[in-house]
Amino acid sequence: MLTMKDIVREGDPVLRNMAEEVELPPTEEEIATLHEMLTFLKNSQDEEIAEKYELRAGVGLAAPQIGLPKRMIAVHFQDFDEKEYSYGLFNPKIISHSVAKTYLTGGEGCLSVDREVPGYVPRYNKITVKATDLNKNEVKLKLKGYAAIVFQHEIDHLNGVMFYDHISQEDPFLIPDNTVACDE
Ligand code: SB7
Ligand code: NI
Repeated sequence: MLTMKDIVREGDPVLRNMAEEVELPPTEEEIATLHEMLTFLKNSQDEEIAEKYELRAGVGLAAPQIGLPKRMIAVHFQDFDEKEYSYGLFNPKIISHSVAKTYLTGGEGCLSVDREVPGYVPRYNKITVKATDLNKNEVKLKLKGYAAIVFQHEIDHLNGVMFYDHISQEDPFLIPDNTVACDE
């Protein structure tokens, strides 16, 4: 099972490189790895398991974060209206996005970053993502607000981008034009 010792931390070049497309259909090994990533997230949100294995709670995980330079992400969370998002995805791609932006009022964190980085992370408020799921089916997801934020954080990891790259140097709490707050 995956634990915190499998999570690559800041400073490792794998987090700054472009991850490779997964050749479709994915191999059984790639599917098994993605299942493990999703299980890690579920475990991290289970109070007893998280305490026992000292897991930090996470709503998403990208393959480069376990040292694997492949375009694979897992997400597991509920948004406001209790809609559940639980997916393992291969080659996720943002095929369209809104002009309007959003940001988490509490800022973002990352399992690969062992420090707090203050500031707002502007993200598109709405995105449409195309990907291949764990059942090898092509899926198209329309996401907004918190869900859109989480998917953008994970897809950024596939492109070597960290959340704090988006924080304004001059004013970390600057809110760009055309931006709505997201309270999660
Ligand atoms: C806040 C946290 C996350 C995404 C968006 C806002 C996920 C944190 C866990 N990860 O480091 C996943 O890459
Ligand atoms: Ni992260």
